[in-house]
Amino acid sequence: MLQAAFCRRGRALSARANDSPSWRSPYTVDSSSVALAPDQVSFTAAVISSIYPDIKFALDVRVHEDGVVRVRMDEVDGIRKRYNEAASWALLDEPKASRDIQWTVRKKDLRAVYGSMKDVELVVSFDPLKVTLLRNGKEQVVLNGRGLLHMEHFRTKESVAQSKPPMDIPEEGFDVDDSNQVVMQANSRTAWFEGETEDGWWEETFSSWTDSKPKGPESLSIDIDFPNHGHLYGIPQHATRLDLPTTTGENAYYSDPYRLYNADVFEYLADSTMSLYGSIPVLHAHSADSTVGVFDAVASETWIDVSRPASTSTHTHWISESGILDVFILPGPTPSDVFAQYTGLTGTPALPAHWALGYHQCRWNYVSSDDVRSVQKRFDEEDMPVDVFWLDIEYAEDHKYFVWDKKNFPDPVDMTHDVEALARKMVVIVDPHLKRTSDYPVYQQAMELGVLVKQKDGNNDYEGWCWSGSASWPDFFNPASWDWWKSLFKTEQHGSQWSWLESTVNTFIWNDMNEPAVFNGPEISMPRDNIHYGGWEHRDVHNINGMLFSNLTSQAVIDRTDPPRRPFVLTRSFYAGSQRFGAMWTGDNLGTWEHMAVGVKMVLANNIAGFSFAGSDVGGFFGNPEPEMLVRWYGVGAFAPFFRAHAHIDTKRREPYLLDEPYKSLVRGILRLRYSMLPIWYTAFREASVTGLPVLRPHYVAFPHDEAGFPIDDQYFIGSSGLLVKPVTNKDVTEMSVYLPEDQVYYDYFSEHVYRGAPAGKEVTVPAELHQIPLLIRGGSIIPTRERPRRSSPLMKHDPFTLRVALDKDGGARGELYLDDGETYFHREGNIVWRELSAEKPAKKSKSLRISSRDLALQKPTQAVEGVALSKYSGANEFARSMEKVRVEKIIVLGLPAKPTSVRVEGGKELEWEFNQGIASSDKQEGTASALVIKDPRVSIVSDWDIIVAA
Ligand code: NBV
Repeated sequence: MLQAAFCRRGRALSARANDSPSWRSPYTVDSSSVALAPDQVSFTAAVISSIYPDIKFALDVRVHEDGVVRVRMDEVDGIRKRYNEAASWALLDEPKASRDIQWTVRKKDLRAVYGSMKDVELVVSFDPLKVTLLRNGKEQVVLNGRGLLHMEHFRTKESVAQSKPPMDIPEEGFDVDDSNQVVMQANSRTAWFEGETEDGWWEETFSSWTDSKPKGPESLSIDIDFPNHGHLYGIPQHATRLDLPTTTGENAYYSDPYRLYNADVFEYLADSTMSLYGSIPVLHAHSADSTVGVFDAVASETWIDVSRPASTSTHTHWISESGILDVFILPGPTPSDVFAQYTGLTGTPALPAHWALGYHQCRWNYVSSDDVRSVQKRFDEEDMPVDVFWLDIEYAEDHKYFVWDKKNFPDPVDMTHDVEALARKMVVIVDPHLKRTSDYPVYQQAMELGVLVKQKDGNNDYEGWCWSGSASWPDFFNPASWDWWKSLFKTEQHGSQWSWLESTVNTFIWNDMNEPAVFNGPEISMPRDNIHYGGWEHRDVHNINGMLFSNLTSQAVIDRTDPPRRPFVLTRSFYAGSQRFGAMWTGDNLGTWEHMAVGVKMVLANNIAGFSFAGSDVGGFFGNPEPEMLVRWYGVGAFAPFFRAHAHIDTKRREPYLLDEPYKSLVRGILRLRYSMLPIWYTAFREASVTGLPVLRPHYVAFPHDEAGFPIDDQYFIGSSGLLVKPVTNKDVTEMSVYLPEDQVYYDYFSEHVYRGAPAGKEVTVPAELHQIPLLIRGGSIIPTRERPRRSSPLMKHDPFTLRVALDKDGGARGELYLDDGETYFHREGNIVWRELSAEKPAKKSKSLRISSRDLALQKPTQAVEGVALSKYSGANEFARSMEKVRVEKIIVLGLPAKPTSVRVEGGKELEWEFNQGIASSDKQEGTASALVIKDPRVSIVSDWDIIVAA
């Protein structure tokens, strides 16, 4: 991989540090300057570098109310200003710093002790500057412990030339005298630290492109180490394992650092550190004892080296092209704490519209309105559920987004109404490149408003090449663009503004190419010296650009109706915080088994980086997958939060109804399985939207103390449901081995076979023929499903529920169900149903069971829905009343020890039931579980009830 010059400089600095036994960070805190800031909560201090003693830096350290530490450093009174706004786009709000911290300033350091047990300690050492977070005296996170911090200060070419005396570098590096002072001439010290060459300081060439770099060198390097943590996860997006392999040190797995520079990469590799479409600079470090994290709020290109000096410790080195140092240390100590801390900063994933969790059918392109109608008809003829039909760029005349190509789409609103007639939706693509032509009102308005990205001169609109030919790009960093963009999405005329009258409130949006992709730009993107609002160069803001586009689009979609409805916006490019605005997908994958497999890991990585609503193109974007591969790909997609099939324009049509038997029926079965599980997905999204816990949970998240699970990234749990899935991503598979992390029973979802994880940490073999998906229910779970096939998810609204009660080895189980209207924000006013389902033995040795439903929102009104406390919640809210007649139609109890003598709703008559003798959850054997099937107990899904299974 071609490394940028600033990356080479950062890596060379690290190599010099490694080679020099006397290496020591030149950055020190002036102890006399350490002071409580006027805000009374943060500490500020002056920092100097002995390499450039005339340059001033300011440090700001604070601890937030939730224990997160924020460390900022910027150059003071430099000849320019470093970009310092990345966090303002990523963060939800300005976090509150804590007033309850015991700070002590000493001669050599500044310390803060906090935490409910006063077990967390933050130490800012002065000479050299180093920041250490400890828990119970054990180091968790260390910044600049290896002395790789370097903020290249602003300089001019002229001043550098003048200040350059002849070099005289001692062969041995440099000496330290008795007082530990560096003994070296200033110029040789500089060379020792910064290197001898000015590698790419003033200009850089990338193929035929020259980056003018008017600001000169301004990169930022820092080492962030995690002593006592042997595993790292995060920093999506890379096609790699979840448990990040090393990039430096002995036996490094990759030779290039992980790169974060949002890019439209053609046919990306399935195992690589290369950058892809999005960047989330958040990392988890994990051990059996604790989980900690860091979020580095930087928006410029960033490279991250990972090494593992010992199996129990990891080192990272972050090198960014520009920006201030703005690092958030997430103290953990559990994965759940880290999720809460990170989403406390950048926001939890928005609760999607319920229909958005259904199946999405996309292709580049459905070529006409009649094509859309006939695709819909074929789905219905084949009884395949689908919620959304998508239109790619060919709907737009000359790729002028919003403007229909009337030759092929003469009746876009009628077409949408035909889709809406079956309670379905449309998603239509809107890319950010605006065709530069006077007959395109969207471009004309943007130009007149002056809200387009500028060339490096800062005055003229930048012009590049994309689908539409010559194009310009809106600059969403410019607040003047915001109202204009929102007005475009109105479906009714508002004033003289151009609005999309040929769309309906059921037209939702796909934002593609927002890295941004520019066909004739460097690395298929924008020149880095382009100018955005505020005079910032594109290089400063690049990784945030795509997020602003989906942010504004999602606001536009919310705003177009009154009362507002939940938006759906799919984005290809993303950053920390993008989870607040919609869904993402992993871009242009290949129709290969490798891409199918790595897609699962990438979606997991996004989940743990706060962005749960993620998926990959089912079928693979490029290529023509054979039927077996397509069936497996549907199995992968049905267990991803975002489930969409998509294909390149040159591929053969591959809508699932086109498959021959038995494949067609297999895919129909998978689609129906997904729809039956929508209650589980929606309930998991509620939890994610409130707590930040991801919808997909890899093993280290679900079982943080189980070391054997730390590298596992091909099986995962869905929310807190207790479902454990291992999608098949290989050809000719007939069985799979599934890892069980604990001494517990697990039931095959389909065959009800009982597996035992005893002794804890056992591999079991699960059947995985083409018609099978390894899907287990963890003993102790209650799984609510809806099993009546429908054409689309809104048509299931009043369908009855089935409950699978999977007893744990002690004979109990618990589950949750969350429902609301699925498309408005009335849930925030308490219009919800949130139930706790439980199964308990009345006494320890009893063979009887009480299965109950209780109102969980009454018990936890502050935790029911995202962002608000339901102080006025009532179980008889309007939504709940509309669901009163929705009943439980079947309960299956797995693992009962003996045939019951009676089954009845408490106080009621005997119910109809059947019992198949099998293995009890408390037995030690494996085999088919005992199953009690209670038929139509006629209990409502919204009321409290108890069913007594007496033995
Ligand atoms: O809009 C066309 C495609 C789209 O189908 C795909 O999903 C995007 O990732 N788009 C990229 C542009 C060109 C791809 C070669």
